Amino acid sequence: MTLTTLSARGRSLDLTRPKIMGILNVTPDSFSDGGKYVGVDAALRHAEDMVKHGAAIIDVGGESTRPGADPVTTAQELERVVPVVAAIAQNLDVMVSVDTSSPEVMTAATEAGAHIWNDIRALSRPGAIATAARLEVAVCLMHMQGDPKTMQVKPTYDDVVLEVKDFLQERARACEAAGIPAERIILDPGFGFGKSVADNYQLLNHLSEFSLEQRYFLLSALSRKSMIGAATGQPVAAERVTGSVAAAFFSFEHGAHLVRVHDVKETYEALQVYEALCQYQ
Ligand code: YH5
Repeated sequence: MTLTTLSARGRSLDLTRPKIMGILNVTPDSFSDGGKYVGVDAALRHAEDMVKHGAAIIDVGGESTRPGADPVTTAQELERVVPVVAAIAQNLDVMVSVDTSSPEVMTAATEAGAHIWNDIRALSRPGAIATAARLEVAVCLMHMQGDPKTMQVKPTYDDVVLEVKDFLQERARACEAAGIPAERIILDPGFGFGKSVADNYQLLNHLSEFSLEQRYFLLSALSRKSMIGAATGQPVAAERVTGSVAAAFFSFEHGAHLVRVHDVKETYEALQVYEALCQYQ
């Protein structure tokens, strides 16, 4: 049985065609957008803009997870994330995901109106899985080798595709065992999180396999990442838009239900071309 609809906390999203998750950084140091969106009003305006241009989900993140970044405190994360989630949930017709590893932050964000828990640590913190099950949120489980502080020092794998697959399988089973249904689980190979350029492109080549025989939804998050810059020779993240859109198109064609991107308008145009392709068989 293949999945069609992602439903969580009273909202649902048809994923028979791919959808776009727009990134909303609420870190003061967010590198990709220059940290412009830290105030609630500015964050809401940016979210509104992304929805207008085709985003079906807004992903709010208050922890900087770029390679080498320092950890954030729970208090800081709560302060950054919760008011922005509340503003979006009250004003926009969109699903809201929260990029956090903290059960405390997710609990507060869910009370403020969030629907999806996007965790780069795949619900590994104590109590995380039980909290997700109790809140009845959808979850995105991502693979990472190591932690953000050190993950790019020397990533090593015997078989990167197999190891990522096995990890995601184990996390998805743990979630299902705790009562989170498969229809609320999204898997993500975690491009750039403890992976060399070669590892990342091998994973992309095998993207469709990470839905584990279509048993779970699949998210691809490549936007502006260094693997794009490695191919295009573009060291500046904000100048990686075209390469990122190309990678998003590949993802649509290879089984991604969701793409997590900075550049919603540009990616949505690629999605419209993909939809036209699907329409005229
Ligand atoms: C992800 O892959 N990534 S935050 C480095 C960049 C550009 C972007 C140097 N949250 C993921 O977006 N959630 C982040 O260029 C995520 N999957 C999921 N599910 C890092 C990020 C980025 C890092």
